[in-house]
Amino acid sequence: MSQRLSKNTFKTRNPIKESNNTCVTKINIFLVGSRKVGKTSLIFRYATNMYSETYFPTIGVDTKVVEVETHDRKRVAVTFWDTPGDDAVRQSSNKELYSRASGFLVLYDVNNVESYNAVYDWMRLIENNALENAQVVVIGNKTDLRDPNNPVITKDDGVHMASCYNAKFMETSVCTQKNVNKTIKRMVTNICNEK
Ligand SMILES: Nc1nc2c(ncn2[C@@H]2O[C@H](COP(=O)(O)OP(=O)(O)OP(=O)(O)O)[C@@H](O)[C@H]2O)c(=O)[nH]1
Ligand SMILES: [Mg+2]
Repeated sequence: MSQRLSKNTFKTRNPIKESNNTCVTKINIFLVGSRKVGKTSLIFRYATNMYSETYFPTIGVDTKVVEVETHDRKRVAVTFWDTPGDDAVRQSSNKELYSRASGFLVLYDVNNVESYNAVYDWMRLIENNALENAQVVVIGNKTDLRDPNNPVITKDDGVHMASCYNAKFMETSVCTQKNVNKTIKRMVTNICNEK
């Protein structure tokens, strides 16, 4: 569904209120990756099941709290930390902030080589600043735009990239919703099983 909504002000399908104590577990997941790879859209899609073609660059770190149900039906309050994908953020290291994360979603655009190469920088930042047991999922997004006859970044490229860092890998299309729910549910389930 394509809707013209501001992703920066969206209301979630299942927002968590401060006073809601029904979620036993609370975790933080950071979204990182170059500009325009689809970080904000991914959370918007997951939380509201909607998609907007309009681009609103994220300015500063934006947090959204969303309830996720794990495979074993545990309800988890996940704070998604949606970061801006500019170079200044990539080059800065923030141990205090990164050490709060139970997991990282590292996105690139499968049609954009720069965003794929930038994943190496994000991974270095995570290695240097995050907790050792933080779960990392590398995501190749925008597969709906990939030309099957002349792909810019193939699935194998993504698998290779992720395996270099012992990270998990998924390809998604936020536009068609391919693998969006699956990726988040699986990641949250894995994090909770390790706790
Ligand atoms: N075709 C297609 N477009 C997408 C997809 N995901 C996101 N987009 C579009 O890509 C643009 C950028 O998406 P955002 O979610 O704002 O990207 P971002 O990574 O949050 O960007 P910054 O906040 O600047 O770091 C928007 O116009 C989205 O509609 C996808 O899977 N397919
Ligand atoms: Mg954004």
